[in-house]
Amino acid sequence: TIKRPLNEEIIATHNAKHSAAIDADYAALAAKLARVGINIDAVKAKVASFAVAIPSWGTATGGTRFGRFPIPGEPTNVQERLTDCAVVQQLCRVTPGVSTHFPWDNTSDPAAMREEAESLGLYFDAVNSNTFQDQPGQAETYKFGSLSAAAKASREQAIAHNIDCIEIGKKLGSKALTVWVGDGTNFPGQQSFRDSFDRYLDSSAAIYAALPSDWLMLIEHKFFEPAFYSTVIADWGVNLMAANALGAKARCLVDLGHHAPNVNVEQIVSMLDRVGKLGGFHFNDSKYGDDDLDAGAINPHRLFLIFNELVEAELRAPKEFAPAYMIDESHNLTDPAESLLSAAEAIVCAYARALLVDRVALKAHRESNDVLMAFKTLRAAYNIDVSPLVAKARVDAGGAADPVAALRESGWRKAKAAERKSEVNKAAGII
Ligand code: AOS
Ligand code: ZN
Ligand code: ZN
Repeated sequence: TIKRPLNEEIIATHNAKHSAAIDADYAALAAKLARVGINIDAVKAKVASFAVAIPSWGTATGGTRFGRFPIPGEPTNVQERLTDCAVVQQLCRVTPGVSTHFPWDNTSDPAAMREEAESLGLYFDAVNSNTFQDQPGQAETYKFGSLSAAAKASREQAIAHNIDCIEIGKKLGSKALTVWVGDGTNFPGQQSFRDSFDRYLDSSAAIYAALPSDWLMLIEHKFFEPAFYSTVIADWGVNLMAANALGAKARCLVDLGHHAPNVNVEQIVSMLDRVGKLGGFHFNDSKYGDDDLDAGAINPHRLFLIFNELVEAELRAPKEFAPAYMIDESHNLTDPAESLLSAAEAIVCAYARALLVDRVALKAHRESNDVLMAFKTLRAAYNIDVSPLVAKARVDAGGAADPVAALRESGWRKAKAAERKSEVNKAAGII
């Protein structure tokens, strides 16, 4: 049996309060969808099989380069982060995977960590390496780059770290390594674009060679930050060049915040899928840049359009379709568990809406160049309030009718505030 951190009775009581409303809203939506020939139970079954991974580090407050505002009761080590992942999963049931980050999740015993996760009903998704900051005591600096650095010793250290991540990941049961590097320049002339990319490719080939046969290497591009004049893996074009050069196990990862403003991300998704290189996503939202705001908070329509491409891609090749989904947010103002619940809901709702698109009609409108009706076909699905469907799927799977409300009713964070050695408690002299 799975160890669930929250008292199941609190969730049952919460659900009992909401069940009549959920059932009535679900029946009304079922009738509405039936009129256009959609069987709601079939859509619910698809929604029930959806999963998006939580980044272990996303369970604690993030911050910006200007500061961080820790909250009482937030997790302070990898065990506590796993427990909070289990809390989120217990309530929403679409986040059974945990994505780790090394050395942030450092553990002397990955096998025990895997057992712990499994006992909580969780598994480990992609492993993220970190060569964008120097760790205390490390021999070489990444100040001037890691996998692409001019200094061979820095490159070798970065390669070794990524291979370490693969070794830990094998023990955790992961099947992918996500590589994002901060490598780039702040000044014109600082480095040769071409030589830096060549060095990146050489280093990445050494990592690629260490990948187990059933693993993927997910390459994450980003056009700025921390480097502000150029980055080595700046956009999906360079990303695709790298993935093609490395081989079949290398794929491109799309972080929604890593593109220039107004770039058509859904088109990038479609093109990467076209060439079999769509590796996965880091979901978040943004207004200006890599803002790492909660998924769907700013532009839920863009999220829907991305899922529209994903649903089409899956229909076209159901067997090969398996992009890795992860939430990548920085929670500066909210309780991270609440934000993760709210983001997971936005993501699964975008998916559910995309499932409702009338694809036969859309195809016909495209073929006859009926522009407005093609647009209205998409918009009709976007306009449907799928929350009763998503809530029903969640409650059927054992989750909460209203996850954020149930979390608050459980008093989880308050209870943890008394137990965990948070920075807030340390500052207040309580521990
Ligand atoms: C950085 O901008 C990227 O989004 C990476 O995915 C990064 O490793 C992650 O956000 C953790 O800092
Ligand atoms: Zn990311
Ligand atoms: Zn980012």
